Amino acid sequence: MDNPVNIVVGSHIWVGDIESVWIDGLVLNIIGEDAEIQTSDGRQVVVKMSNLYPRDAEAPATGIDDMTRMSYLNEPGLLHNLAIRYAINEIYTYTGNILIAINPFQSISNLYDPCVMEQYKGAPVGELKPHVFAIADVAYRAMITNGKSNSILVSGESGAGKTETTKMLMCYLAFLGGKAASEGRSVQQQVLESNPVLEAFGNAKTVRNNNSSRFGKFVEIQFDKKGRISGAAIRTYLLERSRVCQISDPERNYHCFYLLCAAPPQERERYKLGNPKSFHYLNQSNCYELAGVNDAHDYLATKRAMDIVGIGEQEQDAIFRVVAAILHLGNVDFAKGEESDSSFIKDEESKFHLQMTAELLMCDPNALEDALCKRIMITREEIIKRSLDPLGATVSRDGLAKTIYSRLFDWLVGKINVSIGQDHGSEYLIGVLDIYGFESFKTNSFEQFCINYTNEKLQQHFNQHVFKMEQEEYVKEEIDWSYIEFVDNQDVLDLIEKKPGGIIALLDEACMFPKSNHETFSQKLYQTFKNHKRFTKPKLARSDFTIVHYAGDVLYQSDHFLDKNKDYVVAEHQDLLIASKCSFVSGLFPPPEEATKSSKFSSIGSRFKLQLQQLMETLNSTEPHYIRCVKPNTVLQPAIFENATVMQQLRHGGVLEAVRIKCAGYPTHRTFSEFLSRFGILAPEVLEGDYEEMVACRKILEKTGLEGYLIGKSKLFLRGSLMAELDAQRTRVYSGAATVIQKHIKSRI
Ligand code: AOV
Ligand code: MG
Repeated sequence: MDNPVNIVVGSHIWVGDIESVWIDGLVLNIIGEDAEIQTSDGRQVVVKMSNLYPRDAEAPATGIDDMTRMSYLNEPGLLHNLAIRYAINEIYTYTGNILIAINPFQSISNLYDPCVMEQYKGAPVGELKPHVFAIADVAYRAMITNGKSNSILVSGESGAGKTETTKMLMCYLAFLGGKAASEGRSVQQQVLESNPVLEAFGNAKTVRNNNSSRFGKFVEIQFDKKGRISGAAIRTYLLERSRVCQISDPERNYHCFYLLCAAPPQERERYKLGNPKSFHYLNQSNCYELAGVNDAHDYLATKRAMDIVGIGEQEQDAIFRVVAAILHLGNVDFAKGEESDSSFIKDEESKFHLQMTAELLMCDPNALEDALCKRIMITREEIIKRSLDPLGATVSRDGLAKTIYSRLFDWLVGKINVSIGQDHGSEYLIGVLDIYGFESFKTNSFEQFCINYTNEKLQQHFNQHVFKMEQEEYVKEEIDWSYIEFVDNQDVLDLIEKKPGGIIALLDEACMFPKSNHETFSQKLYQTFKNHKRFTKPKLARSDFTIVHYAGDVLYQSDHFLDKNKDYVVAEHQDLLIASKCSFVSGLFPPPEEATKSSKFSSIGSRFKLQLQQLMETLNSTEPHYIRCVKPNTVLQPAIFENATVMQQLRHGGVLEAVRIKCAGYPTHRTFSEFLSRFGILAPEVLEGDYEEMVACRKILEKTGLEGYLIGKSKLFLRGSLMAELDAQRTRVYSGAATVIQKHIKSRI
């Protein structure tokens, strides 16, 4: 970032007011290390020079639509630019090839109309305003011209607008590559309709977003030689399972539960459903309805979308039977049995729900009761049936609900993939990634660990890409680029994923060792990473640990890491459901392969690592494009732009890192003529008569005596601080001229 050097009397500057809020002002006087400032809100303040940032007084009032074209790449400048654009509903801004999209929290008229799509079709980048369509168009054109796959990576924190952006991208790609449906459903229609289906089962209201995706998603849209959509594949990542059984106010469970409770009476009767308030899995929170959402309407819309993606009537019935069964299952309570450590179904009401669950899952109610309350122990001598206490039975019940739900979600994804169909002969594809952004909460568990690990991976990919793009520009201008360096985050990735010895490997070891618990696991981490730069043990911590991520430090609570890393279906649950008379239900529980049966557990962390590796391989074989979504405020309201909130996201999303990579080299690029019109005044004699632009630029720069520039074929490349130095000289010329005029006037009086 620009250093606040070369600020002189008369310089336009940004001055820090309170945290992340800057005010513009003018330097009136400089005394040693301090500067006297006239602020634009009419105050005079004295501030340390080191707290000032140069401001481009000539920047247009409506902002600049590509931030790399700004004269000063400093934080206040970037923020101010985004803020003034946001105020006039310009929610999209480029930073080089990265698109920044600030959530408007309101629909902006005509922004995504078909006529707008038409405009962006084939339009050269930069000719029209920044837009998601422009990014999709570039990706599509690049794919056709270079015959290479492309990908669009959408990231940002919860509620920033990733999913909405992804949908717009998909709409635009369907518009470009759609073909008239020969009969009934077209591929592009199926691709688009997969969204509402997956959202009904994988999205929920959280405190951060009323329609928060609780899974990551990579949609691969395949194209044929003519550039028409010929197939698609959807990969999903790590659905949040705990939400099925546990929600806190004012969040909600997955949408599908509420949709089904709002189904037409006949269907509600079939599934013995009523008011959502009567179900334990829903009534742990007081939030049932969402503003602007009609669950009854959405139930029908979801079914229609299911029709389109090829989920038939019978399958739909089976799906909703399973959803209803989960709700009933949650209402089965247990009481302490007569023998110690045993339990039985608590009361008549619980018995009713148990009966309903069994009916809906088409399994034997007694077998269900046993599967919930008992465990079979096989020793060398005998087979013992052991009872679980009420708490154990409740854990067993919730485990069953989570397993069934996650299997159902995976089934949906698989089914959609089969019915859209893969084009295995596809020439190329465009992948669209909608994945959870960096998270740092008060308590951070295994989920945040995996999410932040994903972001580290993507950040590395992003840095390498930004770095490469920057190099390419230098090469194009035929200048040496060995000046650019950047900090790699490979060390954090090693800390997490190295095998053996990384955190995931150590976690797997702990999971396999029966005597381990979270404390012994943490002790092992403390020992192993004692001297690791990216790992710290907080003072007094017994099991917490901190990872120094690229986007900041995150403190993890290891309490549930072991449990959450273990993916296994209790054998009793497996046996129960495989025996279901409903082929849909038994199909969700195929017999485990011998290999997985014999090993004690299957590791979610390791599987996730593998999935990420595959994703990175796919991404590496594509030309990437980046969209960084930004949430402008934490109250989810339109027209509010909170500097600190935005700044933090620019940091987390790597936008500042991208700017920093730029600044490490020669960040300011100016065509010769742009340079001359701004700085010609420094050597007016150079511009007299005929001159060659490049030579004139060189002469001016030589005259200034400044260093830190490179001359390319059509552009100048300037060091970060050089622009400020040049401006300072220009200010001196102007104020010099003003003093001369003043003297002149005085002498005449
Ligand atoms: P997310 O995908 O980034 O969050 P969403 O895409 O669901 O966020 O956006 C959250 C909400 O912001 C949407 O439901 C809309 O109300 C609004 N919104 C987003 N983008 C736009 C837009 N371009 N125009 C109008 N409104 C918009 V998460 O999945 O929670 O990480 O987990
Ligand atoms: Mg989302």
